[in-house]
Amino acid sequence: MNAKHCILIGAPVDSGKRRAGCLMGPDAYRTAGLAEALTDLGHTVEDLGNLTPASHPTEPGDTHLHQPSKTVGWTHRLIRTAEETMPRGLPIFLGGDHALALGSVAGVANHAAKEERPLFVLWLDAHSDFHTPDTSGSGNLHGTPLGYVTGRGGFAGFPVITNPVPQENICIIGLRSVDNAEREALQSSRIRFHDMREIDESGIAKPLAAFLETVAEHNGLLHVSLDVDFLDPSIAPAVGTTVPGGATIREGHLAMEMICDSGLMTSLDLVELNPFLDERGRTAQVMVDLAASSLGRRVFDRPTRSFL
Ligand code: 5AB
Ligand code: MN
Ligand code: MN
Ligand code: MN
Repeated sequence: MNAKHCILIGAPVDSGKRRAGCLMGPDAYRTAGLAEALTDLGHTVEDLGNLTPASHPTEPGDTHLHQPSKTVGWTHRLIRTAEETMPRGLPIFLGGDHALALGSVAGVANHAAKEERPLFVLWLDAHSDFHTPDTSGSGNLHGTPLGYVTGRGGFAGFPVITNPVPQENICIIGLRSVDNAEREALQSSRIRFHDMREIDESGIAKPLAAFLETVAEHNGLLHVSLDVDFLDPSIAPAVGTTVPGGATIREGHLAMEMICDSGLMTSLDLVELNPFLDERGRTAQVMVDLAASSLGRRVFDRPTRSFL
């Protein structure tokens, strides 16, 4: 594939849910050798280090939401960072929990609008993350990014969405835990979604190929948001929201290899890694390997590096 300029953006967002630990994600990806893996594939890599949220008021006491103010601060910071990095490379947002995608996707959407190209979003996740603050039972904002970027209401205090992502430009793959309110909203939306039963029955290649074809037909930009819990917890245990029955290692790599072959990906989130829950770094390593697959690594040319 063509060499890219990969811009690593540490986004240690930990405000999107109650269980702490995702703040260690960016450094776990660095420790697992993300930059080296991308450099070995011929890409150039720039690491912006770890961001901090924009200044924000103290948390309100009168809401069911967990840390909405801090999440607003992160959203401002990440929108700005996405807008700044998109014109000069391929931003890779190193989470951090999935609340980071409120900002990464909204910022990428602003860039796409500027370029007058449509934005498409591939959401690899056990969950649909289509809540609004009003429908969220948990009050955890990592369950709301697709609601936010499609322009659903109820996000008081958050930056106004100027370029909503059209529902028909979104494809979710991996679903196996969807709340009732989300299910109803999803089923009456134009979002494409494929649950694990469908993947079991017909494989992951078919729906993904169809989506990538649509992106290509429309000369779209493609943002990929990879939630650790897309994968089965037996291969990716370091996540707070484990749901059995997820994608296998091969399904994950096949998806990433197809994304690579399409040449369409213009930005990437790696989210929800909680290194506090990992086993000897293996989930961080799986995520780094998947990112490398999306950017050109193949089994037959996997670098045989020695750390001895
Ligand atoms: B993740 C749940 N739907 O709203 C909620 O990990 C889980 O970013 C959300 O996909 C999971 O709290 C958010 C029950
Ligand atoms: Mn998610
Ligand atoms: Mn999830
Ligand atoms: Mn999660």
